[in-house]
Amino acid sequence: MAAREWDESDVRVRPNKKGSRPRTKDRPDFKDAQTGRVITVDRGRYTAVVDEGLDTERTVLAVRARELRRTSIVPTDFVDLVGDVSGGPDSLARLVRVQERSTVLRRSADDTDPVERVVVANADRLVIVVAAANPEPRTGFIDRALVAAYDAGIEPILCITKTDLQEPTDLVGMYSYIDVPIVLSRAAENSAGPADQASSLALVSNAVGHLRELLDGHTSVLVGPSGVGKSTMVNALTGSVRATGAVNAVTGRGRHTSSSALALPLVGAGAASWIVDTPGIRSFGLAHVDSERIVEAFEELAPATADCPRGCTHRSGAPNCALDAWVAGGHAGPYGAQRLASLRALLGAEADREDKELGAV
Ligand SMILES: Nc1nc2c(ncn2[C@@H]2O[C@H](COP(=O)(O)OP(=O)(O)OP(=O)(O)O)[C@@H](O)[C@H]2O)c(=O)[nH]1
Ligand SMILES: [Mg+2]
Ligand SMILES: [Zn+2]
Repeated sequence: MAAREWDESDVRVRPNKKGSRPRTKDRPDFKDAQTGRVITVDRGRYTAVVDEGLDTERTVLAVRARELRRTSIVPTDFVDLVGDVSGGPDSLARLVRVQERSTVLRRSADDTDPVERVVVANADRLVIVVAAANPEPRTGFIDRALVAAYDAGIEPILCITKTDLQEPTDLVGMYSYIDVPIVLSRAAENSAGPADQASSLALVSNAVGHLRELLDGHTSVLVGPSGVGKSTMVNALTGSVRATGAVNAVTGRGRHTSSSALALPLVGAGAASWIVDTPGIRSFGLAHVDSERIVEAFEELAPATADCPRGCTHRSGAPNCALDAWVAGGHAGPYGAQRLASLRALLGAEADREDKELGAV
């Protein structure tokens, strides 16, 4: 990739004590900066792929410039690198700029946590991974991830794994009234029993193929609770050998086998198709999303709100909220009542947060 010109205005230089701009001779001159795609971050070290698709393609390890201390730099960020960008053993480059992002997927630890984390940058597909069983699926997680995807302008895909253990009839029914592709995956019949850290369980090829088709040409990120099979799926899609871990038989929880996010190229797809495997998360906090956006994510319910009284909160007991009659009239399908309950749970959590912010509680 050609080196691009840039100057110090690209870095947010903190004003010095006198508030004056740095003198010209102190300004960095990074004409030879190389563009890289960050694939993982580990203890302050950034791994980036440089010269993607060329004979000179290589991974470069970098530390960030002081000026970028407060910037989050995440997988599939495009960055400018200077210094030793050879990628040789013991080489260390300097990361001096984060390029503009097309999308930003955020989440907070919970709905009341004002600290937002950037999960991934520049992704245009969000694969929400849940297991049909072991661990049991929670619709609240799916709904929250859907809201986050729509809010970020990222297209969601629902991937239900472990359908060999349980038929996900209700889950499929519940999400078939919104415009989200559903991929059902399961272990291949001839798979060699439970997988361990070193070998990945074989999955049925039609599920992997279906997902690959949906992700072809895109930058995608997999999110889901620990133990649902994200890394197993990423291994099937990329041919890599990410560690996978058994789910605890007693708690039904995964072991948080993957500890950091990693971007991998998608095998068998077009150029520049990347997929990011992320560590399992228990919740998807939506502290940054307002209630209107939450309602929009419930596509089969949202049209009803046109008939709500002005200023309707749509929460349980809201006077004359049109959602109740809409669902009772069957307009949201057989799972309408459950979906409305889910929506109201999210709106309730959002209201609690507002109260807390206003100091009302
Ligand atoms: N029966 C069955 N087991 C599966 C399937 N997919 C994955 N597993 C198993 O589920 C366990 C967890 O898989 P991982 O891929 O490590 O899960 P993960 O989502 O990456 O978990 P974290 O990295 O902890 O977030 C492993 O023992 C897998 O072999 C499936 O379709 N069917
Ligand atoms: Mg994993
Ligand atoms: Zn309403």
